[in-house]
Amino acid sequence: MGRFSWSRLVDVTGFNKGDYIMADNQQMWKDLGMNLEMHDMLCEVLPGAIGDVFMSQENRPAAMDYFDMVLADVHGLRPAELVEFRKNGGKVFGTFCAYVPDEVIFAAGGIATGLCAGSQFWVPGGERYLPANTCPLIKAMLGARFDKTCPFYRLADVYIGETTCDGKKKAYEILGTDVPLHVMDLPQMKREKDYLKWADEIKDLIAVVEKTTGNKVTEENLAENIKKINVKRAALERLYKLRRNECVPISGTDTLLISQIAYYDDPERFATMVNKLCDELEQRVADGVSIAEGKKRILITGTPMAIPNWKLHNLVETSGGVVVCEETCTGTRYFENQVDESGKTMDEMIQNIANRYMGINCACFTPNTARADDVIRLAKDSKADGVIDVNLMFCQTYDIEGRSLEERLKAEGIPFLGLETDYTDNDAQQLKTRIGAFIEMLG
Ligand code: BJ8
Repeated sequence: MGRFSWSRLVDVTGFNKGDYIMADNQQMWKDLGMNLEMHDMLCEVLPGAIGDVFMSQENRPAAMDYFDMVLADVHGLRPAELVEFRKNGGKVFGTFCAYVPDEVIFAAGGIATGLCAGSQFWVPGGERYLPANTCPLIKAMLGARFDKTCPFYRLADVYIGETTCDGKKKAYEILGTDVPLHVMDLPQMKREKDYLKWADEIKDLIAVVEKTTGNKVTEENLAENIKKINVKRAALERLYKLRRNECVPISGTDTLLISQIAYYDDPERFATMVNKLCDELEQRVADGVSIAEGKKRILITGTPMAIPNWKLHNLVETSGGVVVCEETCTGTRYFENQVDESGKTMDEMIQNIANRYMGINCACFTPNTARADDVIRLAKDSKADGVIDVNLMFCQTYDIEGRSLEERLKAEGIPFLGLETDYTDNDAQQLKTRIGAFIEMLG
């Protein structure tokens, strides 16, 4: 077993353990109107999952302590900060997609927090509102809200949706009956007019955050927050580049956790902690320390893996593989490409933000051939032995794109495995067998 220890955390992270860990989460959850009985059931399974998935890994970097702490108290630590923020008049915005620009929310003095839901626990609750043949991520979103078992869903003053896949669009209509919700109309093509259109949508978002927070987005605070979020992206980029080394200094499972936490942690603290981890990983690389001697290097692409969905990474990394890159929204799509910081006027800055986000290659766009370009580039850069394309069940856009992706990778001589799964463990054994056979085939 690994060496996670609460007592070391305060020194390592600067978090005041007394303030947060010992805080009366139960009271906070009650004040947030949560269903405590049901929430207790969710809390019961988390320590076991952390032990099985994370603590069972050998030779983890010491600086994972911070991320372990955030995870272990995932419904206490950050929510307590957000509760405090709201007590002082602050507004929290819940987001669901990598296209939503955090910059403008922070510029207005708000806080953006991810709301994507990655647990089967929330799926039955979502099925009360949605057809069973809907993507589990969407069902879990509704279950988390309506079952009242996630503090982030209770905390967010306004939800920011987006017109990506059909399932999400229709789910936002249902969520919007229960909570203030603003939907951004994301173009689905990448012509010049679509870039202008996204800038226009960002202007509408600015109006919403200004109205909600009562604060103006100015040239000054927008420029400052463009830089702040760029720093966070740069930290993640640094982390991902370190995984390209022959000596793999960190597991894919640990990196996935970090990418998931990126969506809701304080951006500045998060960047600091990722850079601290990277310092340690650089030393590991210099010392020739690898957590993956003799393992096959795998790039994972496909649908996002919202917290606490660690299923595929865990299966790959307990079957002779190591995940060295994720071309997903809980991976490179989240942080690749910075917002150009040279904009001076409000219009220039907004267009620069729009340009950066329109550079994300999600399967809800047509055509989306640039995603395959990204996968090929990243597979080469990370020296991947093979690519696994993971599709969440009933996600049509990624499912359909899997075929052309496979053809492109085959043409490049990159081994490919396509998998479809959901949030349950029903198929774990079958997936393990297929992943094991794929890894064996890699030689
Ligand atoms: S930018 S991937 S976060 S839309 S919800 S599309 S899995 S059927 S999440 Fe996404 Fe933004 Fe694109 Fe990224 Fe499929 Fe499910 Fe829809 Fe999904």
